[in-house]
Amino acid sequence: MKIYDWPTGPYPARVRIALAEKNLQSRVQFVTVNLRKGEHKMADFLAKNYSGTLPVLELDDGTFIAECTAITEYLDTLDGAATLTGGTPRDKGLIHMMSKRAELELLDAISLYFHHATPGLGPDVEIYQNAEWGIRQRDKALKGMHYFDAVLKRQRFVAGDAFSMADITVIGGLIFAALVKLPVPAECEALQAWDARMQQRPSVKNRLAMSAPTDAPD
Ligand code: GTS
Repeated sequence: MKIYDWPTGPYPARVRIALAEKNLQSRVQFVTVNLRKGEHKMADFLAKNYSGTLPVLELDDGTFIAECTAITEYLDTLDGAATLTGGTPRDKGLIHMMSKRAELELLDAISLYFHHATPGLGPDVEIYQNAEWGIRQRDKALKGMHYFDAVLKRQRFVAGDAFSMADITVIGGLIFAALVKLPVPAECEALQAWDARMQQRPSVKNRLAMSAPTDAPD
């Protein structure tokens, strides 16, 4: 299998964490696609993923699977024993809902802030920016942090009592938040404590050690 990614990217981090959680690191080869050079918007990459985003998983038969959630579901069920995406209909539903919520209210909002209200990937890649929209997304993400803080006040993990894909999505959100210097508000103590715990998980801590980054994006 191949993973097209950008080693330090928050979305690629989600798949790297899932790979480590499933102990599948040795089965993949990483291919770096340079976001700052806009390689993800070029025709040969768009043929792999119409949306022009990373990461993308390429199976040995040439099938391409994009979207972190879809890739994680694929990896999680490869061995027939799902541990990240739920083993019962109830857990699957809750994990899917909370992961989607983490995208909508946190990670995607921070990404939109980055692309619209900061220099983002630079003028050659950011061909349309709307700073006001970007600032609204930043504020949405801050509200999202308060929401996840409230969730984590009542349970140990984002979707209940076990680590799951939903935690990975929030981790991706906080990785992006750190990159754009949007700290978790001091009053969000439960979210901060959960984040400190997550940073100690080997899959999170060692996510960059899976391949030598050929580039050093910030
Ligand atoms: N919904 C997609 C997913 O879940 O995979 C979003 C993927 C995404 O936005 N990836 C970022 C990207 O390709 C990678 S990174 O910002 O985390 O490094 N961004 C480039 C762009 O131009 O949007």
